Amino acid sequence: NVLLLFYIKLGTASQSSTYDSVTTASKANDGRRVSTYADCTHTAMQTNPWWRLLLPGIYRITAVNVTNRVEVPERINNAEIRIGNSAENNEPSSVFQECAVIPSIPAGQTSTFQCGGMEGRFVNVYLPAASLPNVAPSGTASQSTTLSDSARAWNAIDGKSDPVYYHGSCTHTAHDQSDPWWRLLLPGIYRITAVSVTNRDELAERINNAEIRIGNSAENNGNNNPRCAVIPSIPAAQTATFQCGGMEGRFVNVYLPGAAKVLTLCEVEVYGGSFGLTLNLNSTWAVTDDVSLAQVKYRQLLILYTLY
Ligand SMILES: [Ca+2]
Repeated sequence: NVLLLFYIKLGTASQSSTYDSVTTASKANDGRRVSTYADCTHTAMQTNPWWRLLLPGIYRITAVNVTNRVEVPERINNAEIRIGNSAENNEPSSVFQECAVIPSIPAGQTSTFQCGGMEGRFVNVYLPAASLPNVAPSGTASQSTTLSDSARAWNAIDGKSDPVYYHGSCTHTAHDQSDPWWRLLLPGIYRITAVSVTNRDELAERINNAEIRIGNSAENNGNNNPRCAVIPSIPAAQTATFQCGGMEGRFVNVYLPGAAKVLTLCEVEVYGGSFGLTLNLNSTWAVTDDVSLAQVKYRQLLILYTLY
């Protein structure tokens, strides 16, 4: 995940990492509201990126307005606004109070998140890896062979993890095939953080030693792409998740090398995001100075870019 953020005037910004020499955190202090790349901050590709605003004192924060980008608006989904007084608070177990988890914001629209006067010096926008969406349903599934009409490749991305093969939501290659495979073709190049596989309730050992491969090459039906994981085993009817660390690719394969094999998958979920994710964060802060109790209102525009 990558977070980029541009803001005006209030506080001091930092971020979990910086993508390049242009997109330093200080770019967020330059007073420009331009939302193009060079005027924004930008983290490196990493897990759990965050951007943090250090306020000049402890404030009570009533609300945060977030304006979403027009393109790919779904990528804002599940970003978290966290408020607190400790800098050691970027992880989910932190002492941060959670003002909001952003469920979604329509393209180009602004949503207000009420923080109820939460107090803090730090305001974080945190994008946990787990928030990356399952992109598998947006892809096209195929497989080396298909046993029957009720065993088609799409069954692994139909949104149902029903492990009972006879319910018709699992894939199944033809019996006793050499090196069977299942392949997901995504609509673009994605960075993939994790892949979950749901195993069948019977004959669970068939999945053993299957390989998850991710990349952009169609060579050997995509089975020659770099390997995310070898599945040692998955208990019957269970789902196992394999971390892929942001591997890039259009193809996600489950490849089962060997003679006389059957590949059955009841669901495959692929967590990741495509390149070019952009998010505008337009924030209005109405705060009360804790010391003077004088009502001090600040208004600032935040333009946040995120890039998976
Ligand atoms: Ca399914």
